[in-house]
Amino acid sequence: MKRSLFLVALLLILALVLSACGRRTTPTPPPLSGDLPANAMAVAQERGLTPDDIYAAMKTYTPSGKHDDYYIFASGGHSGNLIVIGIPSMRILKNVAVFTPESWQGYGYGERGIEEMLDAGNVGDVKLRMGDTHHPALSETNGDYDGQFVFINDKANARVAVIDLRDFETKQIVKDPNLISNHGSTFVTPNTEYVIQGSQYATPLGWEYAPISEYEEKYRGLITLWAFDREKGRIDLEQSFSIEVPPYWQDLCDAGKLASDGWGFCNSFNTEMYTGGLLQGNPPFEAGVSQSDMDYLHIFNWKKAAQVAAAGKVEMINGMRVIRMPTAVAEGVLYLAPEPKSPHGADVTPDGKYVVVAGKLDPHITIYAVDKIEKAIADQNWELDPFGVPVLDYDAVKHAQIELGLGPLHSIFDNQGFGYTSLFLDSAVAKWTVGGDDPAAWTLVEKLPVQYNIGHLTAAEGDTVSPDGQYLLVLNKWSVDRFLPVGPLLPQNLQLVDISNGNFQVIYDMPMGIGEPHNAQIIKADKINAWTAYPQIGWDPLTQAPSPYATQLGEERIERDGNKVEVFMTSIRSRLTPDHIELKKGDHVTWHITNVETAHDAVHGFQMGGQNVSLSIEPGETVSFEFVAEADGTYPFYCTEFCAALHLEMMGYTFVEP
Ligand code: CUK
Ligand code: CUA
Repeated sequence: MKRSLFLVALLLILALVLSACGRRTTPTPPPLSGDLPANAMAVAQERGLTPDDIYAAMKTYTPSGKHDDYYIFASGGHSGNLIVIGIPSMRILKNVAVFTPESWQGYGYGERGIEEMLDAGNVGDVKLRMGDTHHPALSETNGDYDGQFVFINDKANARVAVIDLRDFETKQIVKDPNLISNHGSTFVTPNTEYVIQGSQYATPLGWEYAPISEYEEKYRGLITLWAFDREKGRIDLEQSFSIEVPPYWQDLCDAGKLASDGWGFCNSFNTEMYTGGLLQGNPPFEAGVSQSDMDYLHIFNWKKAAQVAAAGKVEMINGMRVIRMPTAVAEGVLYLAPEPKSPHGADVTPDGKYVVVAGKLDPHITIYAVDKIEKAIADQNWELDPFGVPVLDYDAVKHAQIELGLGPLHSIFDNQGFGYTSLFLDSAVAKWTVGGDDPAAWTLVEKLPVQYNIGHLTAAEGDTVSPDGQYLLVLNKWSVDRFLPVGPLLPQNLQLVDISNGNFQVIYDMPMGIGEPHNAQIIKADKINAWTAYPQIGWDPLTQAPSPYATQLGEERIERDGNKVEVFMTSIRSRLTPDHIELKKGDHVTWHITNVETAHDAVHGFQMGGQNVSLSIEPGETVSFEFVAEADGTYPFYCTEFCAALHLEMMGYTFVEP
């Protein structure tokens, strides 16, 4: 008997070993050679595919179960969220809730902590529950993405959010107390010391009232440096500060790196300080802000600014340290340089030696050399603007110009020494050489038509010190006739471009029907180490620490103290314990739920009719919500994730006795 048991065990082990070996040694099919298989050829013919189409399909088709090589983090525009996509498949992986409530993730529907986080941006009594995300910025170490955090701005309300890439969830929202809109945000310094935020439409600081006639005197812009505490994973408000800048409508910013480490750059497009007034017979803003041939690139030294702020040479305005303009000038923190006509993007080359500025109304990009900027500063080769800020001599700092086409907006880089610039009016991407010291070596190589009206473009790690090349993503504003009609509101069209091995070809069209992505960043997938479950049962993702309300199996209970009721619940397939919650009308209820599972993907949700509550409770997570039982009645609650065969049974009742 013993012996036969032993034999069975031996056979089992043998079978396990064999099957494991089998998995490891599955023969890879021989590489395809010659023509396509007959059935594939038939499909290609039937669908009228060209060789380019077949190439594109082969580059992007991702077999079932196979992971992508890169993550895209794309802003969701005025959906207020952040969208995560895979490359090359272009499959949407997640829509991360940031400034806007999202009920699948249980974001902004009752969960304690999230409501307070969203409230952090409130303006007076107005609860902000929308946003306009523009520029995601991955955290960097030595100028390279490190895969730890991503930041994103809310243009509409001058807010910045921090998202932790261990769980892809928003952890913090900060509001600039002196601005009501931002735009040149977010851009990180090379070691994520600061998250740069530039303002856009000038207002008096703190958006106080001042008639437009007092524009030059009272309206201002700000460049805010949000200090990031990497250990805590939070922006440190105490260490953050702003630099006051003229009311020139600052636009896109970028941080210097390597050769330009310590510097930051922001465009502007209303140096005219035009103030509108259509009904008074004045020209429209679009004409008024485009009168001059030149606007100003703002050049600021954030390292110096941090010293100035640390030395206390600041004014506290609405609780924020602000370096006033005269101080910024006196301390060598702020300079300007002329830049051609209504610039939009300012992008630093991977070596940090050059800043590429694209003028919306100029067919050129203008390249500034950082060493020339530093020399002009040392030589005091400048004139002063009306606010006393030095304007560096244009010819002294301009390094090169390349004529690219109509409506240049943004630029990005590959690993082969090429830059790429979006041409909004041409609906094209221009590829050009990053020339180096010789200004004549900066030249246009070729243009690729895209559909249609491209805004930003981004490339794999293309704004770091070491771009990957391989893929370029173009974010087109209009899609017009490219997809099946869906009514008058159309999706944006993201197009993936193959730039590997000298290729320059669109290989995928991806309609994005959940927002208007402005910008995106692309990171190598293996740099991100996302958790599959929270580190221990009873985890609070908002503090990234164990929750004081963690409830283990067997500890479930309901505590009552007068009209205060506290529920400690667990969720596990396929049961919510306790399942009867007996309340009296008017009770104040605090309810904690711990998902006691550790299995990958064993998520439970929670909704209860009539209470506007929606929670997502991921493996190990503890969530809390509160409500006052205002309306008597009988309210079923249930798990919202189809988690098991008996998921429908994963429910309970709340009774509110009159
Ligand atoms: S902006 Cu949208 S296309 Cu906000 Cu960066 Cu240029
Ligand atoms: Cu848990 Cu369905």
